[in-house]
Amino acid sequence: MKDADKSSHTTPDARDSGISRRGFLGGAAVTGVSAVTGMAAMTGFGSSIMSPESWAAAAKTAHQKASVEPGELDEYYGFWSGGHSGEVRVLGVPSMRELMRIPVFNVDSATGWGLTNESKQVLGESARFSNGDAHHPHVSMTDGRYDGKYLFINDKANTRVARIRLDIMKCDKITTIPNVQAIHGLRLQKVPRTKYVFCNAEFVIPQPNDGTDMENLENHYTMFNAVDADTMEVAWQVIVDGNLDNTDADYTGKYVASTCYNSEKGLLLTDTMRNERDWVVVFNVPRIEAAIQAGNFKTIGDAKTPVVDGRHGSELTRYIPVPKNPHGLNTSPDGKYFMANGKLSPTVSIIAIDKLDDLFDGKFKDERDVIVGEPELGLGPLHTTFDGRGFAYTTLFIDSQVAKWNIAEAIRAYNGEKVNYIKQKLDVQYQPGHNHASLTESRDADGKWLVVLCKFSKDRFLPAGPLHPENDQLIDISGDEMALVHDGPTYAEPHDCILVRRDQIRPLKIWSRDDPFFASAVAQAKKDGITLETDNKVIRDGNKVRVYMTSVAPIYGLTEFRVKQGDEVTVYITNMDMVEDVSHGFCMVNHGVSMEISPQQTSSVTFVASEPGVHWYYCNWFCHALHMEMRGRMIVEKA
Ligand code: CUK
Ligand code: CUA
Ligand code: CA
Repeated sequence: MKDADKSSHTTPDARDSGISRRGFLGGAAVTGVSAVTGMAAMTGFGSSIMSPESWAAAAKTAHQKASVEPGELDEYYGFWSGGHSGEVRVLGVPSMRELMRIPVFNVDSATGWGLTNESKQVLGESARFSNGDAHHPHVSMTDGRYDGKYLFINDKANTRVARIRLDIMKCDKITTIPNVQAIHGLRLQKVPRTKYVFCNAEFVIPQPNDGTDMENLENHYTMFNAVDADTMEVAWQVIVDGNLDNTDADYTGKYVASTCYNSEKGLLLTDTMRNERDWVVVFNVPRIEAAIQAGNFKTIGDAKTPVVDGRHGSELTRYIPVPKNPHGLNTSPDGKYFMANGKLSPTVSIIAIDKLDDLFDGKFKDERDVIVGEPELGLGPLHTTFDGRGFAYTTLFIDSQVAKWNIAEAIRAYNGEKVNYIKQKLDVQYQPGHNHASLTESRDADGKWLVVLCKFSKDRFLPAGPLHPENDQLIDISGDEMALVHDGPTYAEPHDCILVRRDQIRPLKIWSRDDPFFASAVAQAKKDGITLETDNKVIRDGNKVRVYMTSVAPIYGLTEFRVKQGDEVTVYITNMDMVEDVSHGFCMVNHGVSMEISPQQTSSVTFVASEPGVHWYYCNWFCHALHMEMRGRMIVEKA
């Protein structure tokens, strides 16, 4: 990807000088990353239409707007996926300061996620995995507005969907989606509220996938999934033709659309580029619900999830042909359009949502009649975001740019009018995937900030070894022209982020003692006759030992407890500090045990006391001037 950044400067009319010359990327011309690199190298135009002077001036004022002085608070919460690190990160925007990390599909030594009983309970049977691949964080909505209750995120690596409670910023449910592989695209029902989490299983697999038939591709398919956001149970699955990539929902609650890059059901890269067109598949949610209500579904294997057939010919779906191998799918915040980003085509296909009723009722001869615009934007369009003022911002992966364009004008151009709908192209560093404007997935899109998540940082930061960070760039879009204000290195790999106004999130400062997050510990204590808030006691139950203690800075309620070699020990700690920010930790040396206990929280961890002798435990969250002295001893008697 060496030279992709060397795009030249201003062109007066990006459309004339650039796109038509290079046109459509034929399948044979683009095989794999090396060919894509080649395309990047030959990028001949680009950059901003602005003069360098006005760019510099805009950048300066934008910089001032983005500055958040020490002690000042940001205007937006940003939730970043942590990609194959498996976590979610919370950033303040526009400062781009990292506020918190929320472990989800990973193991986290600081909080004990994946180690504590509370987290293992959330992880369920998938606790055996310690890896994940998170791409798409989305905040729950009521009537098309963020309600700040939950954040949902996919795990492509182990086919899961997780829910994070935004009051405590902890994951409280994880669901493994049955019968499919690799959950990728994920979006939420926006209206009337987030009842469903919609998610795409990307890979086509044999059905059933039990080794009986692995050759006959006829029996291979994948499914679109709806998870009940309240219970986190899989509500239903829809069999589709081809595969599924990204998805988004509309503002009526009725339609969801997904891109498919592999209509060919190809197994090899070249196979996936055979067809000139793939498609967007549109799901009719009321019809799917009605089919299930009427009992027109099957189940697969042991899973109880109702499965309906949405392949070609079904009344539940429609397949809209779009140029080959599309990627991102974005709903405009005015609720009018689904936009499918071309990837191998320089275009974005604009689908009119108000034409979908007629499409489902068979009123069009050609499914493409619902496409009302297909602007040519540049090479490698991946994702589009919106400012709520009629403009769209599309990332151009190969061109290393963001194109700002006018939606209404692109539609007029499609109808034959001569109009230059591209307003500006801004170089980004480098190779952008997602971009995301503030509040863009809701009715409140406010067109202030744009985050562009660049896949390569190359020369932008001090080198830190062969593995480079990504580069998340902050761009001011409040004026007529985009202005880059900040580079932010990020670790593997935020595919996507979401920006939410700070008043839309209401985090707790200390735990509530009746929080369901540690209800199991409370229940166990009750059975053992323990009052968690006051008791410091060891309960023996066969070779299971339960150690209950409080913590108040800087001491544990028990500075010593005694067990026998081979005992299965569970330590329950209740942090009785009432002071905001006084979190304690518990680390049992040489036992792989470590956890967080924040104010008014109860945490528990289970391990085997396999080694006789004296074993120190200590507090590993700095809590007090005498934090180092906050420690105790586990005495393990020889068996
Ligand atoms: S995907 Cu990564 S750049 Cu997983 Cu939303 Cu497009
Ligand atoms: Cu308690 Cu450090
Ligand atoms: Ca294809």
